[in-house]
Amino acid sequence: MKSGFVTIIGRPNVGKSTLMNALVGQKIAITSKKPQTTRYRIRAILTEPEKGQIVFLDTPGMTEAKNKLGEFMVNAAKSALKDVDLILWLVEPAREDRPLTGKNEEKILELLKGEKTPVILVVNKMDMLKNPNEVLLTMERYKELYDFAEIVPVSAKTGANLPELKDAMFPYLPEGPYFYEEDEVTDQTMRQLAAEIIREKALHALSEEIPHGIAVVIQEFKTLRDGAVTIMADIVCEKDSHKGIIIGKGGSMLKKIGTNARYEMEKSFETKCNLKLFVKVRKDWRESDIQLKNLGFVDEQ
Ligand SMILES: Nc1nc2c(ncn2[C@@H]2O[C@H](COP(=O)(O)OP(=O)(O)OP(=O)(O)O)[C@@H](O)[C@H]2O)c(=O)[nH]1
Ligand SMILES: [Mg+2]
Repeated sequence: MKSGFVTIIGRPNVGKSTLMNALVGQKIAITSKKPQTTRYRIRAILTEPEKGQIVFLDTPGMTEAKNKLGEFMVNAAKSALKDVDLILWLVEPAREDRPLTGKNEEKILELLKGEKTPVILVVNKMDMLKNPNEVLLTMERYKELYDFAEIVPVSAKTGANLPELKDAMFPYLPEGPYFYEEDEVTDQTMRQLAAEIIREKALHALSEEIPHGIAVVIQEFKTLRDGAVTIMADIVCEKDSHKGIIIGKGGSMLKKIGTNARYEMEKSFETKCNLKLFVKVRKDWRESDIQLKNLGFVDEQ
């Protein structure tokens, strides 16, 4: 059996988390229209009978760090390139309104230049092209930039070409025993999943800079005798002025985030959830080493 680790990298918002979820067939990592959604490495496990097991590492989007949280995120992405069997570099096809490569792509190229690990270029969001053949241009251009093991165009959204991508990955994985049980899909705990679901709903509901300055801390996670769970969580923001916006008029915004989060938790945990949210301010926490540590942003290695 084949068994190995595959890191997914790319600039923010190219669809890394969406792709990982689609490949394992389950929502593991949160996603959003806003860049810099993923903040730490997240594992998802795909076990294909007769073929083997792939442990995917989803990473924060590679971009220039603007604060200490950003530095943590870039480091998490960079270190996920080490000790893996295969790298998937996710890019978007060139379109009229978007050049093929920018600073973030150059940064990734720079990182890959020192790598011996095979790299598959995955051109995502094929569904956004008016004519699917346009993807050939992107493939040709990237071919000139790096010696890719394979180049595979896909759509994580529609699922187009994902079976082909899976087939392209297995040959690069070593033979060996599985790292996880066959029914395991992630290494995240229920507490982590709950915190991420709340953050995702906050990302979807809030605009501008506010959601980027949010962190979620689970204060209590209790399973009751009947199997239902009670969760108390803090939504941490970085400014007093943000607190009021997150709570909303008469508590309406917080209620919206809470209702959407509870709905998804109940689906994901397959049990009734009681969710209580509080909003706290930790002044400019994204710039503070101590606050970052307190909020759980601790390097794994
Ligand atoms: N049309 C289209 N949209 C996609 C596709 N894949 C992802 N998206 C959308 O792109 C946006 C970003 O997706 P994410 O999966 O959160 O992107 P990401 O690369 O993980 O982003 P970061 O975590 O911020 O680095 C979301 O709105 C997705 O729905 C695709 O194949 N086609
Ligand atoms: Mg992501």
